[in-house]
Amino acid sequence: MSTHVSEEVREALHEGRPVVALESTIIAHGLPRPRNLAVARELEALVRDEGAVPATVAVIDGTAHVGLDPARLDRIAEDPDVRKLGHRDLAPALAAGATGATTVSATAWLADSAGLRVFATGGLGGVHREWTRTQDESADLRLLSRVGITVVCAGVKSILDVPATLQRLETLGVTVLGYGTDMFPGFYLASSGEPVDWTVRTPEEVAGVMRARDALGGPTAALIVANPVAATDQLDPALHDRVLAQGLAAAEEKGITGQAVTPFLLEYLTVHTDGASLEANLAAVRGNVRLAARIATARGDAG
Ligand code: PSU
Ligand code: MN
Repeated sequence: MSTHVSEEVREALHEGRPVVALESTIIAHGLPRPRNLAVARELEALVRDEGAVPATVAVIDGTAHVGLDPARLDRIAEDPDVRKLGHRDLAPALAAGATGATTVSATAWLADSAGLRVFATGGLGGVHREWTRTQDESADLRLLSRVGITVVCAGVKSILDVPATLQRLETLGVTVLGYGTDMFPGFYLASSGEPVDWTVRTPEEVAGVMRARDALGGPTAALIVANPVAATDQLDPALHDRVLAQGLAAAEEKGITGQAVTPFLLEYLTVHTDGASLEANLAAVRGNVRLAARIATARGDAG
């Protein structure tokens, strides 16, 4: 296929060593500059500290990359013209020679196609509040019903309609495991207030679920490992609820729609919580990346 898999990632896959896919939209569109570049590097270092190989995914000048060299990672973080690419945007981006960061949907697709099994992000996209009017549901959900990758996340972004998103995941046949919790995490918050049906407590248990799924065969769908931010790192829930309500009203008033909604709300929260939401977001992402590396390691060379 036309995807460029970096030599380091290719060798690791060939030798059965653990590899973790990382998405790039969080870097290009989810975090403020210049902190985003430091975070991109830090996340890769976290994966290495756990003995696994990081594979950040992005499209650069019309080529899809799984595993970025330092210059390409810099470009994704620093170039203001980097687009946001969902799965459906990949073909036109490749054909046009465009450069773009990949969302969960595009990253999961490219990583799965390259043979990676574990992927870490912050919070998944999902069903937006006001869905009955706007029909805004992230393409992340449908795509995750079609690839067998394991995604470690802090639930779905709390800007969304969380109960509706959980219902969609059930309809789509996407398995959800709470990691060390029987509640679905709330992205900036340790709990969304919604329960999960299954709880696991160790990377080995997650690897066991992955093996059982492989043995079962049947329709392919993602496995979501929902890993809450530590209670000590979460955003103050009262502040969260207040600023989020203001942000949703501001998005409505400004007529923000489509791909711009999620970055707008993330930035609104960062600004209006004096950076506290950003710290909670980063704490969640770091925890997810570390756990993803441990899961990839616990799988051994299961292939
Ligand atoms: N997690 C974060 N920050 C982000 C995202 C995830 O902590 O910015 C990105 C992911 O790339 C996800 C996207 O796929 O937000 C969802 O965007 P949308 O709602 O437009 O589908
Ligand atoms: Mn959307």
